[in-house]
Amino acid sequence: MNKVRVGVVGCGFIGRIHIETLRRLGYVDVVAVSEKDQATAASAAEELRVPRAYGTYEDLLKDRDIDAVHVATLNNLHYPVAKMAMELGKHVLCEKPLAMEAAQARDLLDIAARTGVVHAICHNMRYYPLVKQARAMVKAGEVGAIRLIHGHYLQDWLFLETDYNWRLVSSIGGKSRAMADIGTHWMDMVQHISGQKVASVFADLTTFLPVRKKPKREAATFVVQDVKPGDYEDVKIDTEDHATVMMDFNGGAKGVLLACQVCAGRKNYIHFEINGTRRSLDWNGQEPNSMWVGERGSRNGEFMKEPVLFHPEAARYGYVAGGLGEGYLDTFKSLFADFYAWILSGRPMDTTAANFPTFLTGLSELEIVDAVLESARTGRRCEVRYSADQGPEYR
Ligand code: SOE
Repeated sequence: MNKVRVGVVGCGFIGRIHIETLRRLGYVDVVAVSEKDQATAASAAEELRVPRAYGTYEDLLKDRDIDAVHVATLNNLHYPVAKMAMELGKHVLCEKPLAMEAAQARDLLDIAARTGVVHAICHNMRYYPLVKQARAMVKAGEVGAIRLIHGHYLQDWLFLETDYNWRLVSSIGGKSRAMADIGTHWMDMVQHISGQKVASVFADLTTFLPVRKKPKREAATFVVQDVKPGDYEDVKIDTEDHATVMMDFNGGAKGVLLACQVCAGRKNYIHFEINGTRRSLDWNGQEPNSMWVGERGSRNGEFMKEPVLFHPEAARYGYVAGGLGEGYLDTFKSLFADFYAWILSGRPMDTTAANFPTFLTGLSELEIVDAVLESARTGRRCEVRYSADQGPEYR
């Protein structure tokens, strides 16, 4: 197989990013899309120049020409789509969170093991070149033993009471929102950098807007609607806008995350600072091509995204020279490239060796979310109960 034929289920905000990114690879053909009905699928296929359009995901999955499937649907469809795709022998790259709850994710991991398909979860934030360099610096001992890992993922697209989206509804998006939707990105990224796993959490969650104004016409992600009185109804919100999570890591580091979707002016502000026994690193996704390096015995420095100065294992994730910016969309290309390289290699799937986030990563993230929800509910610190052994180092 020298070209992989792919079907994309869901053509909303993120589905379109997947399609555009897949086309940058050159060895993948996007041959089909599916949407909630035939008309929506047909108009997306026409607009995106995709040969085949299906009005149900089941019909797309039955298409024998398709080798791999991208699940870019609402969260409550991740499990049924991924399950059916794997049972039909198709490789799966699923958007995060992997499922609505850990039990579903565990089931998907079991099916993946049984069917032998290649599987991945779309935690793209770990693929920023400087994030890969930070990981390589930690591995090389340049940061020393890690004492603190702290940071944020802040947004404002749900700031107003008239801002509405399917993620607000627990029956569609899952029991957790701020933590599951954006907190898991941060958790995956810092565990990937440090190699350490979150061992226990102490969490506080808040719903700052317990009632929102749901517009009669659903808005796409990040789309602001001009809502007039009468165009909406008041609905109770059962998911959190904010999460503060203190955590202990299995390698001895201490950490704290602030995730919030109602912070005016913060668009997609993902940020970490790591303080080690030798130096500190500080980076954020809104200025992704620069990283601050904190020194005690000398002047602090700025590490620009310059692949020729990177550790070899990080350099391959920088496509262009320093000063030429790389961003959010490029992170998808790097993740997809690792996923399809594995598929094209013909190697049997191995979650302990894969150089991309797999369903095992997705399961672990949901188990952290479960511990966060339990801690917030009980007011106590909670151990994360990992059900699948991924070894001491985070995968
Ligand atoms: C909305 O919060 C969202 O689209 C997340 O679901 C994505 O994972 C993140 O990359 C951007 O924001």
